[in-house]
Amino acid sequence: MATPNELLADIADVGVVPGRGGYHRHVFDRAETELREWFVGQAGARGLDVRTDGNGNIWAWWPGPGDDAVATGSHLDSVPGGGAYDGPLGVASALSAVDMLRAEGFRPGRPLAVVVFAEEEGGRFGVPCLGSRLACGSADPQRALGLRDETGTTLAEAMRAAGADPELAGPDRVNLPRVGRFVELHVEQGRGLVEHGSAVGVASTILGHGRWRFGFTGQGNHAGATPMDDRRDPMIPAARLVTEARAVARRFPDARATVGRLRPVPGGTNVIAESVDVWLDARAHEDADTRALVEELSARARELAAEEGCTARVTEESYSDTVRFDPEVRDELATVLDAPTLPTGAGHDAGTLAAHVPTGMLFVRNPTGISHAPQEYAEAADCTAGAEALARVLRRWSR
Ligand code: HGY
Ligand code: MN
Ligand code: MN
Ligand code: MN
Repeated sequence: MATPNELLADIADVGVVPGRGGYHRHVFDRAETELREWFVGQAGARGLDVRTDGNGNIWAWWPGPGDDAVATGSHLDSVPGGGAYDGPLGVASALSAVDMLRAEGFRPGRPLAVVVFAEEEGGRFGVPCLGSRLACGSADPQRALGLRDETGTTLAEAMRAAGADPELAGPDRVNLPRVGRFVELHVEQGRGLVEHGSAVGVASTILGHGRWRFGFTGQGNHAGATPMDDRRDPMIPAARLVTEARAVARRFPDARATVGRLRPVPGGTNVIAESVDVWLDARAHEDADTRALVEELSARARELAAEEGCTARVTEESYSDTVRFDPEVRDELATVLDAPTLPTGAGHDAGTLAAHVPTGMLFVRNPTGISHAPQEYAEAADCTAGAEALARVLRRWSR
């Protein structure tokens, strides 16, 4: 029997960012591959039948009759410098829940799977929830194979290098028993449960969210030899877009617009950039608001570029619709667990699955409310409460 925290302690030093803390675990890089190997070992030690699905996801099966399976799981990849719980807590809690069920002699009445999804953060190949989208047939395998990371490595090359099967399984080749229900446990990314005074909560909605790339192009030149009035510097519209994003977001109810990544080319201190890419992460409770926000910012980007004799190109890189979890499942979990329901601004694999099968999501209290940063935290007792809640759901659904 292992608690989630004991399991997380096994991997606490994998992929730590030196001198800053937090984790850098991009899909199929050395750290995340080490976590995959850890998971396969843990699942095997519990007698689970481990299989990959050709989409980079790992499925650990507790066999049961029929094919209307129950699945639970999350992800092991992180954002650059992410916290210890975002993803791994859901995987560790699933393993801990299996321990509890096995200890009481539980026998599943249907196949039960613990799953690790690939590229949930989209941190390496730019498309969040890539693994769960491929498994559900809501991402095109050919497009996915061609996705490249910052070094130009394709997804297929990265999978091969990590010993994973790059034969992506589109909707016509999902080599899995049919998953009939899915539940994900995740550390809360916010302070909702702190305000509720509850260790565990149930997700009601996920804000719609997407990623857009704003590419500004001007004229590269010498920083010292080029008079200020003789420039077409793309860094100027790029910088102005960043501040305008905040102003535009404030005009939509509880919308969020973030620029966390910006890439000047060539990126020399004494060089006027030739181009600057700015990635926008925009989210809102209503998809129409997110779309309108980005529309407004795109028009503004073209104006700002023109003022500097530059051009602007806007490309949508990914979009996930607002998720409203199945009210029957949401209310069942809230009642069974006597837990509050709450929305989240963070995307999850459960959001992908929810479009295909009855899906629920559990949150574990995060006293700092911070996530995607080293200060992300959950108390050991709350993590154990989360695993116990997950075991209760799995027992109920797998009878
Ligand atoms: O970006 C998100 O909301 C999630 O952490 N992938
Ligand atoms: Mn995350
Ligand atoms: Mn996550
Ligand atoms: Mn998730």
